[in-house]
Amino acid sequence: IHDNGYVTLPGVEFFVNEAPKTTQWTLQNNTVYATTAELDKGMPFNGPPEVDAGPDVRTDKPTVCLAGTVRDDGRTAKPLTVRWEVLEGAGTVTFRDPASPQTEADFSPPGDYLLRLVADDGELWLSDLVAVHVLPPGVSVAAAWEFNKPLDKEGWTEVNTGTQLREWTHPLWSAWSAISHPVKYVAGGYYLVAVENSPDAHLLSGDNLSVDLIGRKTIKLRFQNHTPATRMRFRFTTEADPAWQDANSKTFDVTPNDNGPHDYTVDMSTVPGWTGRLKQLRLDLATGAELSGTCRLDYLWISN
Ligand SMILES: [Ca+2]
Ligand SMILES: [Ca+2]
Repeated sequence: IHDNGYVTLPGVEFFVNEAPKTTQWTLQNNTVYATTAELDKGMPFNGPPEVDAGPDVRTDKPTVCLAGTVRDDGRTAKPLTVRWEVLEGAGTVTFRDPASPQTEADFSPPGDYLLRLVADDGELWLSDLVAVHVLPPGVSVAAAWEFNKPLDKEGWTEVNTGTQLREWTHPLWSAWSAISHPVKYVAGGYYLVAVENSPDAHLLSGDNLSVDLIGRKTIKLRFQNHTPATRMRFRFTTEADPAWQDANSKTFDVTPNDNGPHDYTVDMSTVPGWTGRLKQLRLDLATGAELSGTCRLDYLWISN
């Protein structure tokens, strides 16, 4: 690597040798920059546009104001171009101005839509996703968890999943040994959890949610159940009734070994304790029998 001729990809600031036994290199005649700001001044490379597609939208109106933002360093001769794309959707999306990060768009029919905002400076492009949920008229959401930011569990945790860290030791080459970590993270718009031989695997929300349950009788969730379970269960505590009790629960049917996500609407109005202010919510993936498999939770919300 000489004359600073090696350029890392945008966003990658360090170059690490992950294979020291099989790779080596030398450094010659490179200028050392103490900070990334000095490097940027000394070697002004074009950076990709910064794109933010705006917060996720839940509304019962068919017309939505999309609030994206785009910025670029302007280091290419070509103009910055912006476009909206529909990745998934229940129907048609009509953008008033598909080349503007801030625009109104019409969604028909109601349902879940996943949009992508792309910004391209002529050399590099980046994109960001936004979920738009157009609800039936009159439906409003009191609390929602979308799991659309990578690694952000939005206060939820997985409990008693039964999974373990596994290590494979190569008999000759220690560098070829591997460690397998249990799956329990948010990526690609989903909260993914692996379960292994656990009778009590569950997802637990943050505590002290303080969600007003008056008139909010529905839990809606969209997820893929890739386990043999045919039933799952919500349990909850409220501010008036903060201890976990069997009565404060609702079991619902799920599709076992599902190859894709399904929508579930759970009617909580049949549970007398579902009133006042919600303190904590848990989703029992396993309900007493040992369970193995994976679950991919797309979103979960509480509505009227
Ligand atoms: Ca640029
Ligand atoms: Ca999601």
